[in-house]
Amino acid sequence: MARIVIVSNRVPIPKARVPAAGGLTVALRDLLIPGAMWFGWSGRLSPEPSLQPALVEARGVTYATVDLSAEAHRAFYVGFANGALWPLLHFRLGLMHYRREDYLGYLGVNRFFAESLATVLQADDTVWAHDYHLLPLGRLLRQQGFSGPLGFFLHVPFVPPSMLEAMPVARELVADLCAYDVVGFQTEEHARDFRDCAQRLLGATVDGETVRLNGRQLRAFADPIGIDAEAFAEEAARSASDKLVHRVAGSLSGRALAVGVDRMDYSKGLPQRFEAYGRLLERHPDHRRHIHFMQICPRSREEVDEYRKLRAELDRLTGRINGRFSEFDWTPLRYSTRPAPRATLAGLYRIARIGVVTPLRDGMNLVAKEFVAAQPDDDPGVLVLSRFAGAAHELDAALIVNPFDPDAIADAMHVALTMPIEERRERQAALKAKVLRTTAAVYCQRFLDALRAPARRLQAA
Ligand code: ADQ
Repeated sequence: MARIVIVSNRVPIPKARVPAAGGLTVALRDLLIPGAMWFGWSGRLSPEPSLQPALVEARGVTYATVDLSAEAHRAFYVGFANGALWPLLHFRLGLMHYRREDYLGYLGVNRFFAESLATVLQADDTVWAHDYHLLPLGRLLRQQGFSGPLGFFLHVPFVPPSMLEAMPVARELVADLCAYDVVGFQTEEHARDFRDCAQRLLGATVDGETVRLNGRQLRAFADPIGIDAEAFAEEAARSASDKLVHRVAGSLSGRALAVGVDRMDYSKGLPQRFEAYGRLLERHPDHRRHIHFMQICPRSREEVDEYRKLRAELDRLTGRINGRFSEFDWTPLRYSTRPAPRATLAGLYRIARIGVVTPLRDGMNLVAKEFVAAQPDDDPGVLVLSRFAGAAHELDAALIVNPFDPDAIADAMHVALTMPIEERRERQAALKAKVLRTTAAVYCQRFLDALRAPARRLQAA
């Protein structure tokens, strides 16, 4: 069978000691099969990066990485990918900072990736590129003469035409996506928005999931990402013996634990969530002293101004809530910015009474699925989930909330804290069935099947 070459911005260095916090890294770990190659940035900056990737073999997988110059990385990653594309694709036009030189830097790094990848590609490889950092990679790889199957998966949301048009290079970006054979999205809503953009901005013809443009066609479809739910459930059950989980459980003194786990990102709705918790304590004083909220949010992208501002705001809100409600023997909100080992996270989810997942907009949100997988069937916790997370399309047996409404989140937390056990079990059974069905393996297979379907490849329309 043809070799699979995965391409993503970051490549996890095998055996790295620090646990990976990014959803993409965590999800792709399940997708690697022996014989595969994973290509991307090494995470290192060097003044004159070599076009020839460094190759490392681990468990049958070849990791091929290139360095980037500091200037290229700034324009590509800090400037365009995270300063313009990320806010745009998360419906935050007010935070989108477009600068033409950043876009040119973004194109430059994609071209460098394509040229470098071309030096190690074989003619019958299947290439699967991931996420918003690499929208133009497919087109640029074709320019390098690669003619094998080319797929792309967008881990973050896509936006409707009226919003995408605010991006000065919207047409170029949609045309770039149209150069792939298969483009996958987390939900049907995002896939439809993309097809609408291709139609409205480029005049493409859309027929179901097929987009026809300039004599070729591609498939744009929904392929929701998942986790290895069984393995995660086992890990959660085992982790009762994890020292930290044990210590946390002991420190609760019988109080309910509400848990939030997110990269520190403005798309995750953290200030609104903190605000909601404050309202819960204010409006339902009977919950005071009977609940602990633990928010774990490792810092990310601190090179970008908005992320530094968010951190300061969360520090302030934590101080306000704890200052207002703390008692000598009770601190209502615990807040940590450290990454945690997966086993610890699994164990914390398992002992939690409520999982609070309230992003303002999220492609999928794997924490929601992990929380469900980790729950004990006999005495499960309750998931409070934003309607704007892709996961809400599947996990509709959760308590679905509007994340912009702190009172609604507070109400849902109150419902969760007082929910009878029969209802908790019923909801959990429905949720667990879903996460066991849409796993990482299913996601991967669906995408590869689409990519390898001969009828999809470079046909004349
Ligand atoms: P992210 O925005 O990073 O991913 P998410 O899907 O929630 O968001 O994934 C986060 C992952 O990191 C989870 O597996 C979680 O367990 C882990 N994690 C979070 N905090 C951690 C901590 N403190 N320590 C260790 N691990 C931690 C992007 C998109 C999402 C999409 C994923 C996958 O934004 O919408 O679901 O890609 O496609």
